[in-house]
Amino acid sequence: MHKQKSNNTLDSKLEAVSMSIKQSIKNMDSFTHVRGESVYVDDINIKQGTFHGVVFDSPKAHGKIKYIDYSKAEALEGVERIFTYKDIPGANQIGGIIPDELLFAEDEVHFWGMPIALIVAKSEFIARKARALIEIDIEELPVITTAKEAKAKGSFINAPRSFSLGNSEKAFAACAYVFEGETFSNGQEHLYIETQGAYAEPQENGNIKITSSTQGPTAVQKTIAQVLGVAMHKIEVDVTRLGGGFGGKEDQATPWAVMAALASYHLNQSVKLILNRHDDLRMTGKRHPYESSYKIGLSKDLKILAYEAEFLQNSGAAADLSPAIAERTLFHATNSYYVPNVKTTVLSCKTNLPPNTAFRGFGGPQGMFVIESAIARAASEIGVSSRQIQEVNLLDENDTFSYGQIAKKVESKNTWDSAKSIFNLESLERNVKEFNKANSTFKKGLALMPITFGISFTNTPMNHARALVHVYLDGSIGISTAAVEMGQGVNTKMMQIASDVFSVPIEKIKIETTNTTRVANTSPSAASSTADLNGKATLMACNTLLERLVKVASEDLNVSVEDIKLKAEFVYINEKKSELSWTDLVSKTMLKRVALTENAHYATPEIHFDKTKEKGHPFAYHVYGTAIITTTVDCTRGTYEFDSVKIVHDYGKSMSEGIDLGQVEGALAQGLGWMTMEEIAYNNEGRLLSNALSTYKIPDIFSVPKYVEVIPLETDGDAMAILKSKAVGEPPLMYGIGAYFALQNAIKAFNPEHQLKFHAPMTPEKVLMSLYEK
Ligand code: LUZ
Ligand code: MOS
Repeated sequence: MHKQKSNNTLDSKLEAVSMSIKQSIKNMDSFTHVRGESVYVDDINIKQGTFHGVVFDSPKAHGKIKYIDYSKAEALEGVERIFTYKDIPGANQIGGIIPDELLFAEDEVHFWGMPIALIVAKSEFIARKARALIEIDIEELPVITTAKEAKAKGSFINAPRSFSLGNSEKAFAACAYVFEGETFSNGQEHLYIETQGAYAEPQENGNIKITSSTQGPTAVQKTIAQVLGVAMHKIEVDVTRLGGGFGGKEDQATPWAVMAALASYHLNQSVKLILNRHDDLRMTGKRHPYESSYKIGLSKDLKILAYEAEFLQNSGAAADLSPAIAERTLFHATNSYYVPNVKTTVLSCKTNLPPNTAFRGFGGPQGMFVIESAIARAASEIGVSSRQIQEVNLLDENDTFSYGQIAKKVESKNTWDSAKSIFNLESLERNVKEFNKANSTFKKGLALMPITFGISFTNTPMNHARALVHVYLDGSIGISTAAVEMGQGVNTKMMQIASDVFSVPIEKIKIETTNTTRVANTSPSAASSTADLNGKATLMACNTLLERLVKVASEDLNVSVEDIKLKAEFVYINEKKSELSWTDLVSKTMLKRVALTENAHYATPEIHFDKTKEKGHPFAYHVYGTAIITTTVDCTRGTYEFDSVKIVHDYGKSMSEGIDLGQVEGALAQGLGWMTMEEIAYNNEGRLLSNALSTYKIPDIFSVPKYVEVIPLETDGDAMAILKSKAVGEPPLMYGIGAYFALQNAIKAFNPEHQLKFHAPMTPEKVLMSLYEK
């Protein structure tokens, strides 16, 4: 990323200095990462006598448990005990939004991989051996694996939701063009490098401490208390960092922590439970597959006048976060476009797959894929390019979203036009045309992908966080928040905030583990909002401490508080350095018995949403951007490469450009993988076939685009973003959707008769078939 400013005033020099700090700031975790010193759950020094758990799960997707015999497993040397639902002192219930999910199956199983028991032994190896000795007989019941089947059978998680704006039915009647069609987007495996796991340690008085690889420490604490039938204060959850989450640990880190805690509760001994990769792949939910249908109506001049869509979400066997994810699909159903007449409906369909769950984008990408498909279809039928339709429908200032929020500080056209001019779209398109004219066995395709993503938990009450900040006697600082570091660099951002407020170097600041005894009742680290919510709380706490410190300085130096500033670990009076250092000021504050600790609470202002009307203002702000994706298809083999992805992204005023760029690149690769190669497969019996890395392909260094260029859009940022630096975790994933349409355009260049299909991922196999179908 390159931004340069030059003139010679002192201010601009200082700005240049702080700019270079922003650009050079590294994710502070990278130092321990590259040395292999970062601590994950599996790296904890375990206590002597620690037991190890392995989960026994259902070998069928749906049925009645006729009989289970644990005797051989229990008799194995080294096996301590096997826990089932009968050992639960509280409720056998872990459902977060809807109480419809058991920790352990009782007499029925609802998905292949559903936990039935926890085997606890002296070693994981022994527990695993014991698992193979358990005998089970299941009377099989009919299995539903697709959302369509579930809909046909009336199998739903909850009632459907619909958003509407204007009157689509009436509007269709006035359209020059109307097209209807169907789309499918498959699920996606999170494939966090650190698998699910937890370590439970008994404390005195029946208290339990759990170290968990979770995005939601409070959810873990609350659920353990509920299952054990104890008060929440008896449970302490601690998180150092995750080896990736991507939404897979927003809700689904919980059961493993609960199981470890349950065993620890009974045995009064420490228990470690870490899923191996196979168990993790089989037992956990993924991104929701969606089967959708759309109807799009356009005017002669390509304005989208009406849009309807029905989204069938394959929710799996229990609600998990599906209702919230379904909601976000509706919020993003029209992506970056203004459509005056909209009717969208989502049905959460109950199937016999593992409960599907949060995954970066949280239903948004699934919604956006459908409207992009509808546009591609309309373009092809009308005989224009998708980009002509996209371009004339981009969102404008004060346009209304279908959920009633008025779009403000819209950057859709700005990012689109900037991408076109900065990257010289005309010449890119010309290259593609010329290449395709000159080559018969290789074809290029290009697509543009605009994105608009709303920032805030869609469930308004979740938008809050707290920060507890200590300034220690020697001037060093400790910060606790609800933020969970999972590689996204949120801890570094919070260090930057404190470093900025107190004007002390990063080395003086420590971000503590995320712990429910220091920061309680937290929302998960999710919804791209972690840095905003926790950062704002940190900023508030630091500012309050600063005020106190400045007051002490003003008394000590006998000058007014307005004249005092902290700079580079010294007190400055009217921009002139005084003798009073940061550490001396801290000591003086302590001697005056003024508190050096502050706890701040932040709740996002202005947002609201009325679910009875499905209208409101749910998002603090939106993030915008546009990507141009170019691919080359080998038309003999059906294989392809992405030549380049060129992006203009709206960071607001990025506070950590290196970290944010990393988020854009990572999200892009993940979106591209979802759209082009990651193919989850279950058989008709509901057994996961893509159950290893040999059968599930994620983007590697060879399949990511050769060139990724990300240009920051110059904007003022948004006041509700932390230091005007916009949320960056999820939005760029949706640039990857453009990859699907770039491939489709390359296929069309080779086989003009090809009937467009909207069935993601576009694997090389599907590309090959499309190239040669007549
Ligand atoms: N999690 C959640 C999320 O609970 N609510 C949300 O709105 C959300 N959005 C994105 C990702 N995770
Ligand atoms: Mo989420 S998909 O855990 O932000």
